[in-house]
Amino acid sequence: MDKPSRVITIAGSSSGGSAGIQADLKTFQELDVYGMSVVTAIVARHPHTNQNVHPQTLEAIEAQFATASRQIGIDCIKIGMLFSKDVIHKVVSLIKNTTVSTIVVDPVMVGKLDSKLLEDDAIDELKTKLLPMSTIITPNMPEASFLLDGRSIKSVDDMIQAAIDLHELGPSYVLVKGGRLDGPAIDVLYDGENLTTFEAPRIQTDNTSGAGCTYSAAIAAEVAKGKSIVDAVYHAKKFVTASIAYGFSYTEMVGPTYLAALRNKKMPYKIKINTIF
Ligand code: PXL
Repeated sequence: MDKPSRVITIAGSSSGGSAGIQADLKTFQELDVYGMSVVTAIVARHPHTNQNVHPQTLEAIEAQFATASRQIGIDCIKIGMLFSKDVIHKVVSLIKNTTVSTIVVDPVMVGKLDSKLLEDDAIDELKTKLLPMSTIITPNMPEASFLLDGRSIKSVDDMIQAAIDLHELGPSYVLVKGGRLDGPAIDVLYDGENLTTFEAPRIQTDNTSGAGCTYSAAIAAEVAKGKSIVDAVYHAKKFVTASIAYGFSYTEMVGPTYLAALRNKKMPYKIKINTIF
């Protein structure tokens, strides 16, 4: 049997199952890669507060990574919620000591319910230490704005300029996601030379919890399977769009995306790719 590629997520646990480690591992399984995890914090989702964030110790983070790295091996790393400056510092040193070259970073800052997933004094460490060693970073519009000192990002043109400026921080690729645009969901990918957009129709739904985690996890899975970054983003966008289209909720709270949509051949939309330059 061909053995599946190995992907590890370094992220927070989201007890409701829709985001964080849980979304990542489910996405890995859907996309046929072997999933592993380092839990950086345990989040019991609670609106408008970080009182239910339980950070894990640096020792626990290091031990989880060492186990996966030594006993299984790693082809690709996905990074989500890191929460503090100290955790970022630890994760950067762990990555520096591996030979893994593909690092997908979702610069998670704020959860769907406004829960704080990154401390204010950690942004600088993220920008100066982690982003420069990333293969691809996947900020949404508010995260791109935070990383660019609060600059307003409202349009596709703003996103293009943001991608160009974020590339200066050192990642090989920047994907700015337009989930909050009015109109189609257009994401902008820049590699220092070429700028490509990926467009999906706007889907009217509140049930998008975990969509960002799922998107970056899907990019990591596709890259681990050997796709180029452009192909990986295209397939991941298809995966997350289908998942959003069939999102659902069990309660009056915002619900999860439906990760099994593509497997069940539910994908009513085409993703359009355009080369801008
Ligand atoms: O969707 C962002 C996110 C990422 N990681 C964890 C989360 C959330 C949102 O709630 O809980 C652990």
